[in-house]
Amino acid sequence: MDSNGPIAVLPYFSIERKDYKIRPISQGYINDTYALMQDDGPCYILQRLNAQVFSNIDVLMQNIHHALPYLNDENYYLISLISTIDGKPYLKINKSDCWRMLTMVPDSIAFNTTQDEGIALEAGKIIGKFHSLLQEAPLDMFKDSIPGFHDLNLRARQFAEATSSATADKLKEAEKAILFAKLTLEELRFYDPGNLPLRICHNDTKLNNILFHKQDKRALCLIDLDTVMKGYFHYDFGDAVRTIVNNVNEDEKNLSKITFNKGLFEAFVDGLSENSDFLTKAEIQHLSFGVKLMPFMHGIRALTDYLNGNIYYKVTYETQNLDRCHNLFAFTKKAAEHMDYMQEVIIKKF
Ligand code: GN1
Ligand code: MG
Repeated sequence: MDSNGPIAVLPYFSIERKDYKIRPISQGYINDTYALMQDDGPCYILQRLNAQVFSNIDVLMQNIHHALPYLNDENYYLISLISTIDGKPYLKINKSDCWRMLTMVPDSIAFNTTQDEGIALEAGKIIGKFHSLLQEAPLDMFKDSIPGFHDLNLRARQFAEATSSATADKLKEAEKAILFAKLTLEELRFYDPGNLPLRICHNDTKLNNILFHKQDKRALCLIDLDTVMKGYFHYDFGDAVRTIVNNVNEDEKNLSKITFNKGLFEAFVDGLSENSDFLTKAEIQHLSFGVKLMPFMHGIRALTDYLNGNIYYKVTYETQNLDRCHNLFAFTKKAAEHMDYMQEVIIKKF
């Protein structure tokens, strides 16, 4: 049975009974997100979790539950989970119909892209803060909500399966992207992270998952904790950089608009260096690799989904995943051209 949407689930959460208005938030490729509004503005976030993508929602919610107490700091805005009326962390109507509610961060704003070095600096600071707070959390408390999420070898296998079962039309349409994916996999997939430490990462640190204060533009916190689990720091570094230094977002079809803005990169690294005591030398060495790896990983995942007939990401038109793939691969090339530059900046700043 289906809950029939956000209004129907409200009575199951421990919130004041009021006449809330519900506004859908269309961002995100996975969950369905709604803002709950009262007269003086939004007050809660309500989300229907995508049970196909997250096959173990208990694990996902446990990870968030474990992470939150560590994110309690005067320089970090702590979001809370609103439990259900029977004290559960989320509402499970059935296996494929699960909902959770979170507090809204007042006076906050998110950006898909930025031209403002102040924002890039703040983004670096808050990502550093997030990691320095979570380094106190025992790693073993966290389980993989999506096993192999950033494992390029797994993504390569899924891509190979998709190419072997895709229609001839799709293979033709995606020919160029497939070629680039194969070539780049040769270069990246046997990369060995060596003895890099595993950390509790956010694993989706794109710019619009950071909230800023509306007025003074201070970074407040990270949102979308669905993929908080073990990972390497260069994942979070790469995802942040790919969305900060690029003046257009990953849905942009005009690839000539894609940028690698050096001022924004340097500001981001400056911000991060303010909260980076936890980073080891080896991790610092790997940061720039993350900037090539992450857009490529997202690109190959989008390509795989296009070939599979759009079964993972929410799309609004048939070739959206392929367009995202072209965009993400174009940025991967930009990142590759800037490897020496990034390495120089990183060595200077850390
Ligand atoms: C998905 O739904 P959203 O935007 O939070 C994806 C991320 C990608 C992102 C954009 C669980 O996240 O890995 O960075 O799209 N999340 C999952 O490419 O697959
Ligand atoms: Mg996400």
